[in-house]
Amino acid sequence: MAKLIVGGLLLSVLSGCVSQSDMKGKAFIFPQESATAYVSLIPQARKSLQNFTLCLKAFTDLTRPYSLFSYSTRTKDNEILLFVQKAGEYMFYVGNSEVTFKAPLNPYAPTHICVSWESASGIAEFWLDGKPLGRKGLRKGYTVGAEAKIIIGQEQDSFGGHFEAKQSFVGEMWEVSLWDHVVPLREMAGGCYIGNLINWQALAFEENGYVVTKPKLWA
Ligand SMILES: *[C@@H]1O[C@H](CO)[C@@H](O)[C@H](O)[C@H]1NC(C)=O
Ligand SMILES: [Ca+2]
Repeated sequence: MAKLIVGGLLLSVLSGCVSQSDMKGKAFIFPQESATAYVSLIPQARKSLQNFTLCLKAFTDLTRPYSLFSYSTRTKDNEILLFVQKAGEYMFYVGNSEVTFKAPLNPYAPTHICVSWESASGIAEFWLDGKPLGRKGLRKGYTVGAEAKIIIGQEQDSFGGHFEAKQSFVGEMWEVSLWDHVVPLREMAGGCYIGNLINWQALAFEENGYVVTKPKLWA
């Protein structure tokens, strides 16, 4: 059993090689379509969530559907899921329910996505490239489960698995961050990525398959 210190917390890791690093200025590249390449992100604390904020930046030239962020629990594969159905159509899931946010098409440009969700109202607020795409409601009163597999690069249809190459992410992703509360998204437009659950500058993760880390190409 390996143990490592992450942000002052002691994590016990049963198997695999978990890295922890300051990813500032770096991006994960998913260079090829596959059902095997992904990065597991290990949160700094495991807790159920009544509120959260997720931000990430990504570049891809995919035109088919793909997953950006997949947080699954043993009972709900789409506990939190950010999924692109087609260019400009973002599906956001909480507890297996979903809402869609539509954006003007801006192909072949990197995107900066931030989305927050608040259980008390069920309101999900979605921002793209520093501009709001509006608010919709889902899963009012729900609590997101704590024991999760958090994966970028693939979409989970079971706890930590059941990937489909045709939903995989091919491209680059960077500055992925997750908070256990609602952060005012207007303030995130500048690109803050020091989440208290997933912190890009102290990222605990495990790479699987063909994933490459390189300096990021875009801001
Ligand atoms: C979630 O946010 C609401 C405000 O919308 C707050 O009252 C509540 O305490 C928060 N829950 C947690 C667990 O932080
Ligand atoms: Ca799924």
